[in-house]
Amino acid sequence: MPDDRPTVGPPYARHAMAYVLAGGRGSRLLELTDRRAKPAVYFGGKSRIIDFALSNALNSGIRRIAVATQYKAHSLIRHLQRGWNFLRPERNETFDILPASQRVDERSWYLGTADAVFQNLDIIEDYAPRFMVILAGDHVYKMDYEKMLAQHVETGADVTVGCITVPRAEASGFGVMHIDAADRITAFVEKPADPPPIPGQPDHSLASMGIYVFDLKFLADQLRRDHEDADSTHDFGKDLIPWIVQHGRAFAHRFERSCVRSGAEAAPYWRDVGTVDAYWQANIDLTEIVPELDLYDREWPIWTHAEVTPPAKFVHDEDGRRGEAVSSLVSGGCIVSGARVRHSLLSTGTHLHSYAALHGAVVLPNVSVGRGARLMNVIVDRGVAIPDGLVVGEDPVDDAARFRRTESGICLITQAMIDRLA
Ligand code: ADQ
Ligand code: ADP
Repeated sequence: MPDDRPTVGPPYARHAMAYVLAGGRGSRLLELTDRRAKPAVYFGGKSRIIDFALSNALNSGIRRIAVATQYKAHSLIRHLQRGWNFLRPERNETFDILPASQRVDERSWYLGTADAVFQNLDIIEDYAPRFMVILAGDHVYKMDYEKMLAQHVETGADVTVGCITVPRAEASGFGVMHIDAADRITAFVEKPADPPPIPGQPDHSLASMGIYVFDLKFLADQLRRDHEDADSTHDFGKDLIPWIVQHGRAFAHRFERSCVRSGAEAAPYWRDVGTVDAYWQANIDLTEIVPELDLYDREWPIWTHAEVTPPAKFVHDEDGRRGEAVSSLVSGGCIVSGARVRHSLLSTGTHLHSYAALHGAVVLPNVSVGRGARLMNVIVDRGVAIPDGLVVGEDPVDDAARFRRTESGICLITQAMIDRLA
């Protein structure tokens, strides 16, 4: 059916709705996602992973935002309610949390990512945005979606897929595509066992970032078609995108064109912090002198719900031993008392006691570290009480028996693991 509405001009973000898919578990984060969805996992000391996609939407000028939740959504919903409730309906701004609520068919949760949009089509069509920006809630990056929207309008695409070059060895976890000279997608295969390389670059593949721009009208037609298709798994990467590549006009938008960099030299930064190792590394990278991800860029702030806390405090203990942190990020409400912190990230409300030593530690909120504990290359889950004298990171066999230790030697520590030590 032809769309007879008047054409719209830039900024296109004004006519767009961001729809964030935040229902997945992210099971490779192991115990970190036992009780919370991956988008709700803490990142960078003060934020959660989903804050990046939401901040990108807001900073791009989008004022209608919806988040589809499913797996273990309580922590995520609580965060969204506390931190993201400032958009105002009276200014045509909306923020909707859309839990899988069996609205279409009383038997089903969201079956796949496309179904997570289909089930809320009535709500979306009521707002009548011209464009839909479909986002994943589980990636860390800074991107101006206005540029992607502009390309979408220029090319007259049915769908525009965000893409990034990745090493071919890692590409089997992604949707992989071929494009022509005009960036039109000529082939798309979801998570191929043997990913096709970029022509002329045998070691690299062009991967989908799992973010898509559609005209709402086209998307709605596709979702209704897909819903009727008994063979479909109702997933963007597996079903809709390959179908559109074959039957319509799908274009690739290169992340390099719209990523937000604060220094001229900074390389495009996009991370799927999907494994314990990648999560640890991305957090520890922030302790570098000039990290690749600039969280201090006031032009592109990462918004979040920030707990009101007193300032971080560093004190001598009773023996006169200095509490100090070097090459580290220390959030509000932390107290470093007679302890040494190197190359570590302390989230809100960490308390370190005398003679504790941290090196390469990613510490989530409200952790206490007892006297004399030594932690190296660890992730400590929220609220853990590390007992006095605990040593982690010096004996691989012992570490693996007590904690979740990855092959590269990172230990994930939860309270349940500590309780089992007693
Ligand atoms: P994956 O990341 O494997 O691949 P998926 O697990 O479907 O895709 O997750 C995509 C997003 O949707 C995540 O943010 C997840 O939290 C969310 N999600 C998953 N199931 C959901 C559900 N039932 N309801 C609501 N939200 C849900 C995708 C694409 C690939 C692309 C990669 C890039 O399919 O083509 O390369 O993303 O990471
Ligand atoms: P956050 O992700 O905000 O740090 P928590 O770790 O406190 O949240 O909790 C995540 C989810 O797990 C919440 O839904 C919470 O109600 C639930 N939860 C917290 N502690 C427990 C527990 N001991 N057993 C089962 N569920 C819990």
